[in-house]
Amino acid sequence: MELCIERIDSWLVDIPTIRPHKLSMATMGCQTLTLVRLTCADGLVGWGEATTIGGLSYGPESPEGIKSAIDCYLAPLVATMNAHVKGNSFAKSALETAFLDAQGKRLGLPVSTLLGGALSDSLPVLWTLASGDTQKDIAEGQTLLAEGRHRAFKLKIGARPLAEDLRHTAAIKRALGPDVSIRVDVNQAWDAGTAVRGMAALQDIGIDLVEQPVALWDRAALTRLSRRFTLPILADEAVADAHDGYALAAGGFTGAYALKIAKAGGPAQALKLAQVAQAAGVALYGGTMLEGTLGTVASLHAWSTLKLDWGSEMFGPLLLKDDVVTAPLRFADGQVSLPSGPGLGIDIDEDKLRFYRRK
Ligand code: MUC
Ligand code: MG
Repeated sequence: MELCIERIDSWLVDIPTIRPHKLSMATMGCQTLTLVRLTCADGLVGWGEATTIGGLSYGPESPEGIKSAIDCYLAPLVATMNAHVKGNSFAKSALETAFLDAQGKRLGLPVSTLLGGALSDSLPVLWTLASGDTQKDIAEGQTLLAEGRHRAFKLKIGARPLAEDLRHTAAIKRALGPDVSIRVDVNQAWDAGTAVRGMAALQDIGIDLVEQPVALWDRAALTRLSRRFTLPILADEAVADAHDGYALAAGGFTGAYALKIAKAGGPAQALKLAQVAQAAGVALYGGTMLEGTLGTVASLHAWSTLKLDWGSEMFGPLLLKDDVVTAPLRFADGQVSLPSGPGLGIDIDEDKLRFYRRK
């Protein structure tokens, strides 16, 4: 069934975070979502979101650049954008999501069904401890464990000297106990030598997974590390789409890939990377760009069609003080529930969108 698209609108939406979120390259106090609404001739609408982290400090597209790419270049070409526009995977992801939402609503089917079919209606979800303070992170982790909201945690390291990061990581691992899975994300902060020392120490501390220890361009170092240590590596920034996944696996990388709809250019594109990983024997993880509910749900529909060896981190909405949807997602027992209903299965709160949109 064809969609007759009449117009595409986009907004920048600024929402404060519940606490500072410290990564190796930026500290977030606010998250900017780029939201897209695609309107069909008969009034049916589809929504999409593109979100990055820390302006231009995480990836090559800024929120303002994403909006401008959508308004000026992608909207007029939406049906053929992947053939006619280079790069701009974040902007493309918002449009692919809006297209899937509209098509699902038109057919009366959830996006997960359009993408192959959900294997389950909830997914494991960890939480990232990244206040920048060891004692605060321990208290936050203990509270979330006691509430049962999460059973696994990721720590953001790499901004401080290695010895300090190791003390921080060991203290949290000790305090939360041997049964709680702790992973770390270095966000490219180490050179190859630091990474060898860091991996050896993290292995001794009992960390389960090390994410993107070296620069995204250094595939050789990432591959060497993956073959040298039994502590597995999760490739994040180094693997955006199916082509990256193929090149990394063909070069001998072993470990796991963090799938993100924004890196790949949309939920369907991210699943192409998943297929390459499955063919190469690389494990899968459902990754986030710390999106709001819209982008998180779009990812959940895609991830629900997969067996995720390392679970997911689709907690973005919990980091935000508010959101622009009518009903929040349900997070409980270490899981997040996949909304049912046609399309993405969520509704936008127009009042909140008016309130939070950048004027
Ligand atoms: C990243 O690099 O993984 C995901 C979770 C989080 O806290 O930051 C993001 C980005
Ligand atoms: Mg990462």
